[in-house]
Amino acid sequence: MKRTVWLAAAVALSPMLAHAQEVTLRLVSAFPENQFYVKRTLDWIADVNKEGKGVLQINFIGGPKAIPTFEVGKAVQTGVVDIGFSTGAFYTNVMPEADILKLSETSAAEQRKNGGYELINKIWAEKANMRYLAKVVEFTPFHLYINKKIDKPDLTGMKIRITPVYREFFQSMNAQVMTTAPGEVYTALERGVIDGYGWPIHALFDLNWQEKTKFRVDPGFYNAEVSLVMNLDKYKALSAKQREYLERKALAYEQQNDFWKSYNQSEAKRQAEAGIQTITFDAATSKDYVAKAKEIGWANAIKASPQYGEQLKKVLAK
Ligand code: 173
Repeated sequence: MKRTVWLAAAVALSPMLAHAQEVTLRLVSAFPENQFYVKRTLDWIADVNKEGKGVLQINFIGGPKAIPTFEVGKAVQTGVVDIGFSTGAFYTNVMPEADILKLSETSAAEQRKNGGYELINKIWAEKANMRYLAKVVEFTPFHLYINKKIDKPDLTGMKIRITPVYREFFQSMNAQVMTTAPGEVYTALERGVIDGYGWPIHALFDLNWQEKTKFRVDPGFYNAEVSLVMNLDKYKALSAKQREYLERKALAYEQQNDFWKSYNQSEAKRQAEAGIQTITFDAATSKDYVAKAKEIGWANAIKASPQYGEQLKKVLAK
């Protein structure tokens, strides 16, 4: 009799036990769903889910229609979602440090060795209640794209779409700036509300901006950072096995970053083929342009984070 009761209890509980072994994490993208970034992440999720049966699954909730671009960081911080696919510039409303990673000259792989990854995680935990799982876009400069020709780095009279990435640098060239999410740039270009925008060397075509873009200013500056960030409470609540699995898969994604080197070359070529002309300054001006971007970037980083700016510089700058 007793044994039957035990058996019945075990049978009744077993689905719950199985459930306890598998966790499903909700992921949202701050980038529009039609961006190639998101396709790559969906491929990664499919792989995570295929191999993670009984351990860990990821459920893609959607892009900015589900949670607006600049709200994704808050949603991860507060646990509204478990994982955010975003870039630091989109969650400076959580902490100013988020935007400092654009100044990385060391690679994600180097930062895993030089203490950078630990420092990032210390800051992200303390100030944003986040675990920084992996950087999945790097080796990618940002550029200024404009529809009016310039012959020197002077944007007087131009209205330029920005995110925090570009703000101080473009303002230093006298631009009038306007912050928008990527999803709003096409319409702003179409309506002539902006004369240009800051954006990486790649991913114009994902959003059809080549249709409304005349010039790319070379050289590029900074280093685009896109990453997977996770709510820290949720991260801590994972079992050792689940955490190990998620970290292994996130690292494997990060280790694909060399991909961007060749992709960026093909994107530059594609821009030329689409009729986007390059504006290049003379060698001395180009050198100053890049140096000024860096100088302004770090000055602002240290001002925004007296606590961590300098420490980050040690592991990010070369
Ligand atoms: O321009 C942007 O929207 C931006 O800040 C960014 C950052 C990283 C990758 C792509 C865009």
